Amino acid sequence: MKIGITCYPSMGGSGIVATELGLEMAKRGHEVHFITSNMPFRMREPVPNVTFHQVDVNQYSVFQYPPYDITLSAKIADVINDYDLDILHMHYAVPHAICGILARQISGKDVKIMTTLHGTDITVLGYDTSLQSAIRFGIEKSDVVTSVSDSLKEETYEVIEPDKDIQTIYNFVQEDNFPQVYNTDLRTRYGIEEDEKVITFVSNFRKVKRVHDVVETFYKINKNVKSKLLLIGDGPELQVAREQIKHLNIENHVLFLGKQDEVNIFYQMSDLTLLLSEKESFGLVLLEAMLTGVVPIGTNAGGIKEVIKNGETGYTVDVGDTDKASEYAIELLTNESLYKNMQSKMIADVRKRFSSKVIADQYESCYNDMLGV
Ligand code: GMT
Repeated sequence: MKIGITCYPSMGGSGIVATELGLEMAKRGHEVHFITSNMPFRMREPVPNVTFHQVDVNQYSVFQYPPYDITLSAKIADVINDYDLDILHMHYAVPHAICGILARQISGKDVKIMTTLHGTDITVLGYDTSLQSAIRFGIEKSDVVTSVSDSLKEETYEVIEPDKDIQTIYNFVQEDNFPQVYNTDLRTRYGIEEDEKVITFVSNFRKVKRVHDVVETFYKINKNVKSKLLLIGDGPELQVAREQIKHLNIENHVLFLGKQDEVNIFYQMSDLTLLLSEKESFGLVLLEAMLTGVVPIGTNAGGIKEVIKNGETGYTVDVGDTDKASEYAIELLTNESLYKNMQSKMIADVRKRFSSKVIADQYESCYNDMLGV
């Protein structure tokens, strides 16, 4: 098969999943074309069967906004024609699914379109009434639509009401990139003492991530358990967190690590990971941490409760319940047998349910169905 993929290539779960899936398809012998504004960041080296087509969006002084969507559609149409693509896999209903549909029309070819919903297109943009009809159009005109969790699928039906079958295909990452390792040398290099526990928060620090709840939860943990908080990533709420941390006088217990390409090494230093978002269609950072052996505490929001089996493979709490989150955390960090027990169940569970092979098989069989193979 010849597959064109469009995603947001910068940091973020959707770009990671799109890239890993493309690489997996290339490994299986399919011809893969990434059509994106930048090289997807997890594409570390040249890979056979993979071509990258860069979309260059020019700014023209006469237009108020650069024409990203149109430029992308025209580029996709060129790639469809130049390489005779069979399938477009578009990540996000807006704008990418719509760009795919437009590209198909521009190219005049009967390329099949799969759209994967990742979250923000539905859980944030979906509530913007000025975009709802466009999102519905993107979904209904795609040949196959997938969602990264049941929760996102249900919300899509509620908010967008598309006349379309949506199939859940969970996210995955390449397991080999997240080996189960506890790296004591690295902990020492980062100034972490032997008897200190490490709590990690990896995020793009948007409002939906409720960073203040993460800091508050850590503050409550830190009063009871000697610990450090690693903040990885950057975004609008980071400065707010900085001020809160200063106000709580816990600056000496927090490491601000900024954007990092290799998050896996920070999980290897960690004992616990927090994801206390108010909206989260899946929470790919949870999966990455869990594969490494780090037990998570998340909220009951969106797909988090599909990733964490509450009480079995981590804990989930109601959004904003930092008391409960810190109680669970303290229990886990002070009860080794509880931790180990949960950790082994967790690793077995995520390796099975989110196995790269199983998930890539599901996508490949959808591709085959679309082509009638
Ligand atoms: O979490 C973000 O803000 C980034 C966004 C993205 O584009 O990667 O993440 C969304 O897609 C990921 C991959 O499917 C999911 O794991 C995240 O849960 C989802 N984010 C939200 O729903 C807020």
